[in-house]
Amino acid sequence: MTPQRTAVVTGASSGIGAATARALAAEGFRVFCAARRLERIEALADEIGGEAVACDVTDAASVAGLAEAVGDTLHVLVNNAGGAFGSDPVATADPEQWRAMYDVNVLGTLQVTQALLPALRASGDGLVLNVGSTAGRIAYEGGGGYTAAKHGTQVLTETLRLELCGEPIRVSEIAPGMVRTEEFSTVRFGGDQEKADAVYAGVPDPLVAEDVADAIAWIATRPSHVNVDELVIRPRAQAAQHKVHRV
Ligand code: 8X3
Repeated sequence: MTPQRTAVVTGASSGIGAATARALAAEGFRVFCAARRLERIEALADEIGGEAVACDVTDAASVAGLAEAVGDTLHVLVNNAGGAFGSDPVATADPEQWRAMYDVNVLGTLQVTQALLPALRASGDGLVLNVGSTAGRIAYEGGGGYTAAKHGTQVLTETLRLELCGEPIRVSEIAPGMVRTEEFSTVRFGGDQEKADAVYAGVPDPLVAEDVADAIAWIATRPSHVNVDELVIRPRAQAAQHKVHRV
C-alpha cells in the first residue's frame, strides 16, 4: 500500500485555508492544519482526520515547531497565511501595516518554505503552492502595501521555481481576485463591517473560499510532471481589478 500523501496548509483557521484543508483531505491527503488560533484548527483537524499545529508563520521558532510536527517527509505545502491590513494611500499609510503585510505574505511564506523544503525534497514528489493574489499582478489605489507584498509573493514563487529546477519539487502560485470570505476584508478595514461589505456590494457572485480550494486541489492532484506555474482565478463579474459588474 502506498503511504498516505501529506499536506501542510498555513492560515487554515478560516477562509481559503480551511476550505483548502478540507479539499485536500477529500483528495486523500493527511493534512496538517497550521494557524495561530488553535481551537479553530483543532475542530477542523477533528472534522477531516488531520493534525492541528499551532503556528505563527512570522515567528521562526513557531515555524520550526511546525517542521518538527510534520516530520521527515511532506508532499504538499500550501502557503496560504496572509492578508491585507489597511487601505490608506501611499501618502499617509502606516509603515507598520506595510511591515506587517510584508512579514506575513512574504517572509512568512519564505520561513515556512525554508523549514519544510527538506521534507518536501525527501518525499521525492513535493509541491510548494503559494496563495498570491491578483493584487500581485497590478496596482490599485489604497492597495499599495498589499499589492507590494503580493508582488513579493509572486516573485518569491518564480525565483524558487528557477532555483529548484531539476529537483522533484513543483512550485505554483494561485492568484485569486475577489473572494468573499468571513475575514479578509473585515481584517483589512480594521473590523469596519460596512466598508468590508461594500467591497462585495451588488457583485452577483464573488468567489467563495471553496472555489479557490477546488482549484488548489486540482493543482495538487495533477500528475507529478505537470507544474501549473500560476493560476489567476476571479469571479465572472470581475473582468479585471477595476472592472467589476455590480447590480
Ligand atoms: C485579494 C484580492 O482585489 O482585494 O487578494 O486585492 S484584492
